[in-house]
Amino acid sequence: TTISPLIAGNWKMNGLTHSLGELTELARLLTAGEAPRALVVVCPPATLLAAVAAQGASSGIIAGGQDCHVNASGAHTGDIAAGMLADAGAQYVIVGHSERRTDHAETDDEVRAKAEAAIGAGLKPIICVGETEQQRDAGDAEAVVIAQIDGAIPDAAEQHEIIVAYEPIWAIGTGRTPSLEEIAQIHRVIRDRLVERFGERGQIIRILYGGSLKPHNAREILAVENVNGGLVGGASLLAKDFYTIISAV
Ligand code: G2H
Repeated sequence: TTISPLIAGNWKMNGLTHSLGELTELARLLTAGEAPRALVVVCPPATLLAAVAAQGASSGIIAGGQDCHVNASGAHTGDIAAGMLADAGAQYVIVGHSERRTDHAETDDEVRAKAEAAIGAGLKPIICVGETEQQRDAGDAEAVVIAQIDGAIPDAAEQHEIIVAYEPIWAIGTGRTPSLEEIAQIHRVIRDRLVERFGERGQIIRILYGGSLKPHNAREILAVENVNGGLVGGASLLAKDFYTIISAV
């Protein structure tokens, strides 16, 4: 089975209106040459979502959110519902990023509820999993990731599109990455689990790699079996770098 690759940029808590200049430049790069093989998603802070959706429309850039609440509306000051992200033009939303799990003590149960809320609002959730350095050193990486996969992916994935992002926490923003063999191994384990649970459908769920994915390592990482694209943080902030990564698939 071939899965079309997807490259998503996660701007995290970076970006003011002037950052949209980078988006304009990315749009220019994407439309200047050959059409990219990958679907291109940009997940800006919610304040820029509508602008990204509007600017991206003519260049094929798809907007995504970085988080959503489990509820559709209500008394939750400061939170954003999946339906609101969709209303602002998002088609995807990241859920369960390790920074959310750490900063906001999100559990797999909550991440699963967020993924369900996203699906309910017509969004495609990008569900993040990944082990800490301590867990990897203890030889527990696979068990930890499998437990997260089991806990954070809703049954609704049987009928609705979801994306999995494997992001080893020790590789996030550190410039360090697992070896290609380690990436291949854990992506294989994730694939097997998805197939075990979802049958044929598990074969076509995209599994993205995230964590210090950069212009210099993108080509080899994105070529690894069962790596169906990437979730890019720091390197998605500069159009030139992000475009290099997009062009590497
Ligand atoms: C992992 C990744 C994007 P970075 O968090 O989600 O960030 O590429 O900066 O390591």
